[in-house]
Amino acid sequence: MKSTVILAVASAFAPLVSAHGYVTQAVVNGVTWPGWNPNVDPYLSPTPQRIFRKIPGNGPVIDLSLIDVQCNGYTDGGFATAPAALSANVTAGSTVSLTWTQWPDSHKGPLITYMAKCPGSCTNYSPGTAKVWFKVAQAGKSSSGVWATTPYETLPVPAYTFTIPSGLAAGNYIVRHEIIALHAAYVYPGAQVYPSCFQVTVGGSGTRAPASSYLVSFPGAYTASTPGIVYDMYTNTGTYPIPGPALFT
Ligand SMILES: *[C@@H]1O[C@H](CO)[C@@H](O)[C@H](O)[C@H]1NC(C)=O
Ligand SMILES: [Cu+2]
Repeated sequence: MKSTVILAVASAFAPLVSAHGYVTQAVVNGVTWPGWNPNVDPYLSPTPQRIFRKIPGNGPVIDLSLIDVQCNGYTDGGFATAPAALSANVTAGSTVSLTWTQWPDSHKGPLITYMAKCPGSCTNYSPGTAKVWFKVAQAGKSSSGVWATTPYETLPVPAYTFTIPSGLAAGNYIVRHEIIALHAAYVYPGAQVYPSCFQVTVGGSGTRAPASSYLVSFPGAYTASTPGIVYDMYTNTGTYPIPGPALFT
């Protein structure tokens, strides 16, 4: 009874904060996995088992020195980057689809995807500030000035897709996907990071692993002096330097 009331109140408030967004699902090897729904899942008992790590809501992380920038989460709520219960099987070289809530047209910016290998299972691993993240996909601004977020502003929202690097070493990985919204990024703090993490198990006999020069930490990878973190999208008509390390493909 009590949880029903809380759920109704949370749902009633949801439209007021709908000007941000989050990932609602992943399709991995043909299996659809729901995201962590911050308006519903915290109020369910038992807690739903997801491949996605929990997020506190649809809002951004702006202080990029916080652990929140890793996988979203409350710094003071005790579950920042806490592992999820499940992991999706995936084949190296295959395409993964992610669905965002309809993206606000004011929030232009890049979409970037990282992976990190878990030493064993990802269901009991959080990287903390270790340099374990490598970039597997990125999209910023096209030569004609179209931002990577633009397709996701219109209903029905198309799927974002990226490819698990072919030949990637078998094992368990956390995928960290994000949009960085630049509408206030002309100063630091200002850029809004919307991270989302989920767990996959890469099968097969691949052995490829990124060299250490490809690896970064979250927090750590993005600071006030990182190209693309401070960027005036209103006056800068040139190329956009996508933040983070070189792409591992
Ligand atoms: C993943 O694959 C393993 C090995 O085939 C299987 O035992 C397991 O049930 C699969 N997990 C999921 C979530 O499909
Ligand atoms: Cu917003």
